[in-house]
Amino acid sequence: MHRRTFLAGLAGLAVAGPAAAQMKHDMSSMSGHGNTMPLTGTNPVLQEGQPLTALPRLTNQSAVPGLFKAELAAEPGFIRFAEGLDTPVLLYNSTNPVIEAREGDKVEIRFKNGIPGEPTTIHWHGMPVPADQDGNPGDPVAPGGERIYAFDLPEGSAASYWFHPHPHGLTAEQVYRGLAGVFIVKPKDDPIPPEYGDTVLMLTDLRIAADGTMPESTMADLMNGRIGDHVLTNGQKNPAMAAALGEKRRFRLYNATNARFLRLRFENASMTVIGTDGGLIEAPVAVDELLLTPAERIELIVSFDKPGAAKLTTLDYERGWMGPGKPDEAGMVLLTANVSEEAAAAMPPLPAKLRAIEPLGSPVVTRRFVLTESMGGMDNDSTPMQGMDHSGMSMPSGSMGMKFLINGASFEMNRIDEVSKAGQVELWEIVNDADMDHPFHVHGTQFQILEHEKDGKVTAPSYRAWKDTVNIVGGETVRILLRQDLPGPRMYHCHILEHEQLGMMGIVDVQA
Ligand SMILES: [Cu+2]
Repeated sequence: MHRRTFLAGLAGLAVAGPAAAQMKHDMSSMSGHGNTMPLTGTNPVLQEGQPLTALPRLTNQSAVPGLFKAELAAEPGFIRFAEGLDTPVLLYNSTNPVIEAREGDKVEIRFKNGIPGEPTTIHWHGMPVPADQDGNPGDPVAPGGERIYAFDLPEGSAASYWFHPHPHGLTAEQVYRGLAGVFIVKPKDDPIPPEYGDTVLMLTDLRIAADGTMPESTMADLMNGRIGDHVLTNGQKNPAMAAALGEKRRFRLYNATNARFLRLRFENASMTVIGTDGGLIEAPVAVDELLLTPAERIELIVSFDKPGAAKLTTLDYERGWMGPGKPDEAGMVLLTANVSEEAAAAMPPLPAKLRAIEPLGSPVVTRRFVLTESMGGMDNDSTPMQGMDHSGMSMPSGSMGMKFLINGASFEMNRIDEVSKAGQVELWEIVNDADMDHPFHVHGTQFQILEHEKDGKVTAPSYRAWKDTVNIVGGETVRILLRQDLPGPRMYHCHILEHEQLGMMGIVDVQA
């Protein structure tokens, strides 16, 4: 079933920038597939400055207190990003609704896979759900098939989670084609003043061709992860919002892109971090900028203390780009707040203490994960075209020998890489022995970062936080403490989805 979703006035400036144009040119010649990539100037124009849209909410069909019950279907559809062009996409319930539930709730989602010819799953990213409910690649829902995902949201689990597909070999494509949604678990008692609101900013990355379609991935995409032409906020390019002078607003930022490293600052406004992947931190931390790597989330209080335009803007970031065509990362505006001259009504202050996070304690096991890249050769006998097309994405043979490895091994569905024990605190040492940054994600739990080590210099994080994804800079070692409370097989992987697909993933079997 094809449904149409017209997001009002989604358009923007066509310019992908000289670097992006160069990338397309280079990649076209590299791939030998020269004519399908649009040239700058023919790219669709996305309109900027439309009012920021709030993402729709998934309706709870249950009248029983403490039960969140709903249906989700993954289906093809269309979005009108640019005037006159309908882009074929994949969506949950036509709109990718936000799921909002509460600590203590039971959740029951009946899921239908309406994607023709492709298996899929729903992975509940960051959430403490049982392994057999977590949409592992080993538990696909066949095309046309259905299943129920059921889990409980324990006390203390309030956080900004999300959900996305995780089928073997198809995750990267299903996500860039549109499948991703926000899952907010609200606490019983929220220390953040309700006057600040609660605004989701879901950041995605769109590559759109002159005819409105999403071009297939190139060699550069497989190497570096797929970068789009437009970073969108709630599906809009640089949307606008109004704010009163002195107003404080709560934002939840989601990096739901396949591979964008978003180093962000808020020009003309001040940012205070109040939460990370796994919920609130202990006390607010003022920051000038922040790095949000693929799959990470951050909760912020933004104070609009100057009149005029306050802009959420990207800064340059060196994440270790391979090959030609490094995209221009700096200067993208993701949101513009128009701050009035008139002062806002007085707002309650942000509490100095948000909650307590107990340290995880001493580890009883240490594991080491070494991330490496093997680029193979561009001149081997794989068929280059295979790497470009959709079926080729799932097969290492179609990626011209490029592999992304953990401890020298490429992911295998039927191989258990580590055996662990539920309830046991472990130290994971993740060593990035590669040139690129790799955001490392562990399913089923939240961890605490102990320290970063690079060039012999060890630094501890300045505040304790719950995380499910941590960026490992090229050449860096990051040590984390984690405990899995629920038994079953869990994935750990790079969240540049193309890297996950090309092997940078493993399975830890957590035993009861
Ligand atoms: Cu990676």
